[in-house]
Amino acid sequence: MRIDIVTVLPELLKSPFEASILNRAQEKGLVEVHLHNLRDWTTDNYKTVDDYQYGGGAGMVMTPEPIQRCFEELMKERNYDEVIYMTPDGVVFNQHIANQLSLKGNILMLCGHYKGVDQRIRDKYITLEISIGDYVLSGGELAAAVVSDAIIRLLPGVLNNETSALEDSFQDNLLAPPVYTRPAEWEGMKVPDILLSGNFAKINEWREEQAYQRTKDRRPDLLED
Ligand code: 6GU
Repeated sequence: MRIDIVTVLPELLKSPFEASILNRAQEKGLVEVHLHNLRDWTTDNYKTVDDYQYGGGAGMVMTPEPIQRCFEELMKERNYDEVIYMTPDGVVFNQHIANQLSLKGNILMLCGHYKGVDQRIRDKYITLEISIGDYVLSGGELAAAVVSDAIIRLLPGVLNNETSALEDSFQDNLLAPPVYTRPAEWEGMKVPDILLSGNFAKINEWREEQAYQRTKDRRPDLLED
């Protein structure tokens, strides 16, 4: 898989991809992540990427030409399976979308800034618009890092068996059950006996029950469909 991210703040996105699992996935050759500074495709001395909005109103709009030049250059090199615009008015990201995207070959992401991008860029190039939740970030970069992380950890070979993605919260629309490690008693609190029993059928049953109970208490909306 290859992910290209177009941004006015590449430095904000660098470190998430240079640490831990995301770095290891790249070193193993399982994914390539390329950051592109939108200002590299400007033509004026001020490297302008935004302009006032037609019709008036506060806030600047990302101007189409630098994005077009950047996109066209990238698209000359390869076909993109999805061109994603990161924006608070996109569809709300979830595990299902992460699963779908993890099956793609080449993904191009555009990080929104200011009041967002000129609508015509969305009309011409964008195939998917994603938000990571109902709150506003100062730009799409952190959201792009979140979405990339959720996708990359699903790629075959990125996680080892101990951290298998199949047992994640949400993978079956349930929250994960509680987990314990040594010591068996801590601060007067004991690990549930069942987990020490060695009866794996019973342990699995207990975990499923706990996952269901937790979901019912905390996220009943997940049980609705
Ligand atoms: Cl993708 N961008 C911004 N700026 N804010 C957000 C978001 C994205 N998702 C949730 N809030």
